[in-house]
Amino acid sequence: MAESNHTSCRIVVLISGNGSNLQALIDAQARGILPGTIVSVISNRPDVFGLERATKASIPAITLDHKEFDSRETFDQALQARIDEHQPDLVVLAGFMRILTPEFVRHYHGRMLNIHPSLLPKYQGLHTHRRALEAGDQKHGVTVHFVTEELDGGPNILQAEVPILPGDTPEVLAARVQLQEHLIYPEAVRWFCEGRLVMENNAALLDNNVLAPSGISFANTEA
Ligand code: NHR
Ligand code: GAR
Repeated sequence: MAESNHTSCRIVVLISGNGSNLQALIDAQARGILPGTIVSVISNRPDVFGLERATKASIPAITLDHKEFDSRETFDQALQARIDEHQPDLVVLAGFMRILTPEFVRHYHGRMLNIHPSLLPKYQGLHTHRRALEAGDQKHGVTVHFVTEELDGGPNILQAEVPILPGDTPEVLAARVQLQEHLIYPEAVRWFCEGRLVMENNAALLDNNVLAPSGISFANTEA
């Protein structure tokens, strides 16, 4: 995103479900704190609530059902075509649940973000809340990172920690984490749209400073 061209940052959001992170971005845009426009929402699952959220905000939204494709490659090729119709500056994975092929990831090199519900590099992949509880961890959290070919392995941008409390279930813990997701994701997207956040040599840079491996990290010691 060119620094001189803030307001034209075009964002495509990929979802698979509820879309609460999409909602946080929609709300940030509505409040005028996102110097960009969500130009399209694409879900790989039909009839999810996130699609309704998009429609309610007058954002064009479609389903591209991965089950209608015979391979990951053909699905990703179709997905890329639908995304590129909108000429996005940024692709945002917001609870998107399909692993993406290397070709797809390379095409959006340096312009695709993901939010992952763990303190990466801990707990890449699925069922992160359950795994953190089973490991007896005392803290957990969420990470925004650039997407690279390595699943949940791209450079971290922002991380928010939450405590794990006695009696937590995966559901209770997920809700505590999601509260933080909705704070940090719009912030990272804002930085990107302002031209302040870039990926270079597999590192995240903010205002030309290489970020620490954890990314910028917030501790939340209160529940
Ligand atoms: N693709 C690449 N190449 N790199 C990343 O970092 C990616 C990615 C695709 C998605 C999100 C990620 C997460 O935040 C993400 C990051 C889905 C799975 C998964 O196993 C894993 C990680 C993530 C998303 N998906 C199953 C699959 O076979 C399907 C699971 C389902 O449909 O419920 O694709 O955690
Ligand atoms: C979020 O908690 C996100 O971190 C997680 O799914 C949820 C989606 O919620 N993402 C993953 O687990 C990716 N594998 P939302 O649809 O309400 O934004």
